[in-house]
Amino acid sequence: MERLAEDISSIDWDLYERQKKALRGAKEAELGAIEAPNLIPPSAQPHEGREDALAAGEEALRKGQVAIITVAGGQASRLGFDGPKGAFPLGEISGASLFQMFAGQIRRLRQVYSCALPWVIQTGPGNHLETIAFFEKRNYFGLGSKTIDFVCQGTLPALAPNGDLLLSAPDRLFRNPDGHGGVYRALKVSGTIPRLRAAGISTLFYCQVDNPLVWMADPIFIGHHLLAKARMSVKVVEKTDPAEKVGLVVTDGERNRCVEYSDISEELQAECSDDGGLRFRAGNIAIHAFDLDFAEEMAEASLLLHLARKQVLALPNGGLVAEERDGIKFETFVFDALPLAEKAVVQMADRSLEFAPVKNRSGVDSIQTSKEALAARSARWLEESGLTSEATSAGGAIELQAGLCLGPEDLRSRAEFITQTCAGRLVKVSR
Ligand code: UD2
Repeated sequence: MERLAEDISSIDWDLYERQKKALRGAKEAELGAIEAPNLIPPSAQPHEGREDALAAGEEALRKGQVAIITVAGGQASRLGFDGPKGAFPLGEISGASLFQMFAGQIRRLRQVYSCALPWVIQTGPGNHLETIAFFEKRNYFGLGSKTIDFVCQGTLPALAPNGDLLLSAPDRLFRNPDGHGGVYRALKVSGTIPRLRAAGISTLFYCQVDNPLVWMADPIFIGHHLLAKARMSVKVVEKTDPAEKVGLVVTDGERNRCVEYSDISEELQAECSDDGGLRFRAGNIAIHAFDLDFAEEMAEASLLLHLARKQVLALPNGGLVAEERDGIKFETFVFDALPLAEKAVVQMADRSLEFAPVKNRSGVDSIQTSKEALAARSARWLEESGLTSEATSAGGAIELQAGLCLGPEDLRSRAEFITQTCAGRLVKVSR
């Protein structure tokens, strides 16, 4: 029973009271009147302040003030993949995993900006060891094991419908991962924040493991965030279909927040603005920039509790063997910190260049749609860089080797080293 005593002593009783309140249906925050937020155009498009932002972002990168955090703690259950989602082999020709694609981007950023650019990967209790083993086996993709931190997110107790705590075993409380909002606490309790601070880091670039198109450490986004003295910033894509199920970034006039589509009426979601586009068009793609101090403050903040009623494998009352029963799991979301930031920048992203998540086995946001988006972006970059490629002219799948370039300009700068393999379809550097 020592373990149970330990579990019970680790309970945050104030949080438990909030959980029970949320269970009774008490809303922690009312939405109130909302407006569309101010939007900065996409980084790839010319816009006011772009050059200054680029200079500020590149300076922060060169000075080694930026670190990357990728959240990868969720299970790849919708994808039906047995393993950490980041291990999924998405490369059409190379079979490169999502992690390898990100690692390639980071390696290239480190070369271009001659900086340390630490990488923090948030894992979950269900995939922590497996994720580390995956990297170990691949020699950390050449990045150096000391430059990557694996930080495991925490858990929250699940409750029975009457608010009681549940047991997963006679000597264990039932707990589940605390959602991607757990990243703030995980960064703090693991000692990562002081470590990053000591290394001179002041800005975090945040992304999800499921989006291979993410523009890693986009200097223009980071620059806008820094020049505005924002504490947390967010990238969004234009929502064009009122029925698209994405979280929306809105403002109450002073603070921005991200609201679930289900919390906004269908009429409001379909409303148009003067330019003919949707009034509420800022679809959250879960790419953020954080001030490191703000991330640390959020570790102590009472982020909203989101609850999900599920069947859980827990002990019945008085029983000793776990069985399926009704339970309520609680999670926190990273974007719920947005309204707590006194200043936030909201920047549009070009969907075709920056967002194609792999969520499902088929249909929308699937392996296929993500591969197609990667191939289309590769073809576009090859064309924009002015490089002639057998691959583009031959049609069919095309892939740029992980870490080959950061964009079309960078691709052009590497022209003399570029070769093609695999019937001219995998474009890579020769040395
Ligand atoms: C998320 C957002 C949605 C939109 C979309 C963009 C929520 C509720 N919705 O949808 O608004 O931005 O992404 O793609 O977040 N993760 C953890 N720990 C956890 C749970 C998740 O690290 O406990 C990671 C997970 O590995 C993944 C990311 O967070 O990288 C997103 O998780 P998800 O797949 O549950 O989010 P999704 O698709 O519901």
